Parts: sequence; structure tokens; C-alpha cells
Amino acid sequence: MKKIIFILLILSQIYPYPLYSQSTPEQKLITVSKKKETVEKLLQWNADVLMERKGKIYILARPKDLNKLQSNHIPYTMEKLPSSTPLGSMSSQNGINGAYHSYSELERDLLTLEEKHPQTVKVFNIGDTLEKRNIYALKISDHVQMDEQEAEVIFLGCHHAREWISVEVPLLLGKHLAENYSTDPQIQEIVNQSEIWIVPLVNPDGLHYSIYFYRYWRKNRRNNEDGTYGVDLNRNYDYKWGFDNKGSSPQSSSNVYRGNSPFSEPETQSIRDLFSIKNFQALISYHSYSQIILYPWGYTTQPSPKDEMMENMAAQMSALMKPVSGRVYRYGQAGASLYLTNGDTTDWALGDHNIPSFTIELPPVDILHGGFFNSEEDIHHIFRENLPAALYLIRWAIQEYSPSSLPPEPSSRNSPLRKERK
Ligand code: 0X9
Ligand code: ZN
Repeated sequence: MKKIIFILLILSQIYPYPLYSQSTPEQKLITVSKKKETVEKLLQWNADVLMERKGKIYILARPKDLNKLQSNHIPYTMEKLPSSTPLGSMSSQNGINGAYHSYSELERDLLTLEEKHPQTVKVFNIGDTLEKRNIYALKISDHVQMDEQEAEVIFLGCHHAREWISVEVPLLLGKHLAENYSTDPQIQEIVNQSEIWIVPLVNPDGLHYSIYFYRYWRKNRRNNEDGTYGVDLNRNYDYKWGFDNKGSSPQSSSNVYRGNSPFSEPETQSIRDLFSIKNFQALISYHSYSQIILYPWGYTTQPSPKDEMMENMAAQMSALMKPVSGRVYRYGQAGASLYLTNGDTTDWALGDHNIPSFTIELPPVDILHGGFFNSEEDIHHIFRENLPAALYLIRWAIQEYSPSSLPPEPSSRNSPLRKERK
């Protein structure tokens, strides 16, 4: 029984779809009763299992799933979808993605921010995607044109295309730091003593596809040359890559396909290359949803050597976040709290670079509260409650920083960072 629950947990987290009316017309929300044989069959069919609740398994079923259930004599019940949809509240003047940023809207905002704050903001193109989009990094620091000996922290967003809120939080963090630098002494203090790097959109091709073609797209847009598309960027990093087939999949059609080799994808390569010329001391990678702060390891349930330290840091972040809007972010070791993953960003940051690294799964807490669909009005609240955690991490890095304890930073003359843009 435990095994079934574990499998369901894996499925419900890997294939989380919201229960609102964002299903395509031919997809139906159904439930089947929870039985070991049924679960095994669903796994074989690659069905989109949403979650398990009160002995029922919720599935977003395609016509072929219904046919298979019928031919296998598995009874199912049609469930009613809630009629209200958070997407319905998207403002029409901002396009189909409302207040959320598309690739070009993000590009525009980053360049505007740089133009307005040339002393503290610099935009870099750290790599090109398969569809020839730029992967942008925002550097925020005093004397931003210079490479100073300072603490360095990195914030990443949107490895997963459908997690739109994960672009907004790091982008708003960058804006907040830049726009308040001259008036807020506390911001000034941390920006003066650190280099803050923000890559708000690691997966531009995937986001484009999610906005214009298929809202639930998760992976990048790699043509796998077998009729399938996409590699899960959060399974493509080179630490315990492909450790087992539970934490990632060797099958190209899977939503957690790890790619044909570690760092096979330009998006993960660009993060790897940025790390090769910077001495980052801490990392946050934003995802959604679950409202939880996770730290490595993800590939095993065994604790890492920095487990206690990261637990403590996560606890502090969570405590700082709660008073902002009352929302509680749980925290815990990734592999033990959610499900196993291998080749993810944070395992690599800890395993290869030995730095504390966190996945923050932004709200909502579960699928019944909207899943990937946060209302536009909520963007700002979610950013506001995440701000103290981000500032905490920057302060932590400043306190820890001691140039002598770090390997020398490679000369920026050899830097692969490219300033030119298409
Ligand atoms: O599966 C992932 O890559 C992340 N969750 S998401 O729903 N945003 O796709 C979680 C990564 C954290 N690692 C583990 N839970 N092991
Ligand atoms: Zn994610």
C-alpha cells in the first residue's frame, strides 16, 4: 500500500494539472478508485494523474485513456470541473498571458531596468536556446560594470514552462533592488556588498510554447527526433544525472525526460557556464506549486552533509515569510519531502559547487487551490512574501563571504558572458 501511495505521490507531483476548466475539450476529469492494479496500468499508459484523495485517483483523461479504462473494465466516474477559472481573470489589454511576462515582455522590461539604473543593473545574454532566444541574466551590484570581490548569490526562475509565477518572483526581486537602491539604506547596504545574479527565465522556448500553444508544457523544446519534444531541464544537470529511473526518465516522451546526456541542453549549459566564471555562494531556484522550501538531496532520502545548515536556513526563510501575508511555507529535504529527482539544479549546486541551494515551490499549496494558475492579483503578494527570504539569503552570503576562502575567480576577460543581443 505504501508503494502505491508513493507512486501516486510521484505521479501527482510530476503531472500536476489544475482542476479548473483549462483542460482541453477532449480531456475529462474523472476519478477511479484506488487499487494497486489500476495504478500500475495508469503508470503504463502514461496517464495524467492529478492526485489521490479519499481513496479516489483524479485523472485528466484523454479519449484514449477512457477507451483503455473501458476495455480493461475499470469503472470510472466523471467529475464536475469548477466553473470559475483563474485564467478568466487575465486582463485582456496585456495579451493572453495577462500580467505575466512573455519572453519579449521580459526582454523589454530587463532592458528598461538597465537603462534606468545603469550604475546598478547590467543585462547579460548567457546563452541562446534551440529556438534562438536569449537567456538573460540580470546582475545587480554597486559598480555593476566591474567585477568586484564580493559575495555572489543567484536566483533562477522558470525551468518549467508552465510555472509562470516563477518568472515573476525573481524579476520583481531584481526590480525591487534596483528601484529602491537610492532610497532604502538596507537595500543599499546589501547591494553594495554583493553581486546578485538573476536569471528569471531559464526556459524561454518552453514558456513561449506554454503561452501560445499548450498551457501545460513543462520541458524545453528539444526535438528528440522520434516524434517527441522536450527535455526536463530540472533533470539535466550533471550531479547524479540518471541516477535511477525514479527520479528522472530515460524515455523522451516523459515529462521528466533527462535528455541524452548531462548538460545536453543549452539552457542548463548556460547556467553551468555562468557558475564556471562566478563564485556563487547560495542559490534559489523558483518553481511552482506546493508552497514549500526544499533543499538537497533530491536524488536520495539520505541527508546531505549540509542538511542541518540548510534546514536551519529554510526554517528562517519560512519564518520570515509567514508574517507578510500569513501563508506558511513548509520546508524540508527535497527527496524526503516530495519525491525523488535526479539531475536537478539544487543537487548540482550543492554536489558540484558545495553551496546551500533551495527550490522554492511557490503557491498555491495544491491543485485544488489552482495549481499552476495564480491570479494576476496574487503575483505581487507572492513576491512580497518571498522578498524577506531572498534578502535573508543575500545577507547570509555577505556574512559568510571571505575572499580568501574561495577559489580565484576566472578573469572576466575570458568571460563567456555576452553582452550583445539579437
Ligand atoms: O520536479 C521538479 O523538478 C520540482 N517540482 S515541480 O513541480 N516544480 O516540477 C521539484 C524539484 C525538487 N526536488 C525534489 N523534490 N526532489
Ligand atoms: Zn518546476
